[in-house]
Amino acid sequence: MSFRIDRRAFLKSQSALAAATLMPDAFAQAKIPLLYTESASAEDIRAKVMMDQLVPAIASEFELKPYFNSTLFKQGTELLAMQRGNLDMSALSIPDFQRQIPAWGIVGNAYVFRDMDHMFKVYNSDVGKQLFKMAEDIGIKILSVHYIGTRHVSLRVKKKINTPADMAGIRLRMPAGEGWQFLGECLGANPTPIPFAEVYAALQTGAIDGQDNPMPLTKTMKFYEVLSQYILTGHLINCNLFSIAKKKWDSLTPAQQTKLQTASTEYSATVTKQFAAEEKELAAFFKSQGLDVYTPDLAAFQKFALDKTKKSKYIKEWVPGMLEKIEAM
Ligand code: KDO
Repeated sequence: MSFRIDRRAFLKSQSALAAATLMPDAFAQAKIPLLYTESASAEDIRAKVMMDQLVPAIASEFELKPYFNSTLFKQGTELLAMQRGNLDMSALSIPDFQRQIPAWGIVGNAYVFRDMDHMFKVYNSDVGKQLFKMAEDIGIKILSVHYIGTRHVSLRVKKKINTPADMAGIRLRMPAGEGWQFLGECLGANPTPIPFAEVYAALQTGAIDGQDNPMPLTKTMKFYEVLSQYILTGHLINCNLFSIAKKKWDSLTPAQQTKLQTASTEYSATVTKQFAAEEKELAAFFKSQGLDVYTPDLAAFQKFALDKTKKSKYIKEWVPGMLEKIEAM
C-alpha cells in the first residue's frame, strides 16, 4: 500500500510547526478578545483612560477592542447584547438594569444619593452587594463603578427656572428607558427619549428645549454651544456600571479574573477622579461661554420629586427597607 504524500500539505504543516516552535508565545498565549462598546464619545475621559490605562494594563492576557459613540449597539441595547453573547463588556446605566430588575429603580431615582461619596458608600455596602447579585442573576457581572458627574437641567430656551412648576411644558431630552423618562417627569418636565449621540442636533434644530447631562459630558459633546443656561438641579449623581457578560467572566481562569478585576477597579478610580476634578471647573467655563448658571429652589425640586415618586408605581418595586438603609448611610 503506498502513501501518496501531498507535498503542499506537508510543507504547510512543517512551516506551521516551525512557526510554533519559533514563536511559542503567539500560539501558547492567544489573547482573549473582549468586545466593548458604550455611548461615550472617543474624546470622553472614559475613552482616553481606557486607551491609555486599561487596554495596556490587561494586554498580556486580553485584547480589549472598544467601540465608542454607540457604533456597535444603540444606546440602551448593550445589556441585552451582552445577555445574548453578542457583546462582552459595556459601561451600563442604572435604567438599563431597571428594565429587567425593577428594584434597581431606587438608585436611579431623583435625589436618592446626596453626593458622590454617598453613592460609593451605598455601592460598597450590603445594599450594593444585593443589587450586584441581582445583576449577576440576569447574566451581568458588574466589575466596577465610575462617577461621570452630577446631572443638572440645561436649557436652550431662556425661560427662568426656579421651581418644578416652571418646568411645565419644557421638552426635556432624557436617555431612552422608562427609568430615565420618569426622572424627567420628577423634574416637572415633558421628557422625550433621544440617543446621546443625537442630542446636539436636537438642541440645534429646536426639537427639544433642553437636556440633563452632567457638566463634563455637556463640555465633551459641545452641547453648551446650543444651550443658554445651566440650572443646578443636581437631581442625579450619575455613574456607569462597568460590566462584563457573566458567561464570559465565568470562562476566565481565576488569574485572568483577578487581572481584569484589578485593572477595572483602577480604571474606574481614575475615571471618577478625572470627572470629579473636571466638573469643579465647568460652571466658570460655561459662564465664560455666555451661559447663565444658577441654583434653583432645590427644596422645591426635592419635594416635588419625592411626592411624585411616592405616588408612582416605582417605589412599590423597591426592596422594602432599602431606602431607609441608603438614607442612613
Ligand atoms: C445620556 O445619554 O445622557 C448619558 O449621560 C446617560 C448616562 O447614564 C450614560 O449612559 C452616558 O449617556 C453615556 O455614557 C454617554 O456619556
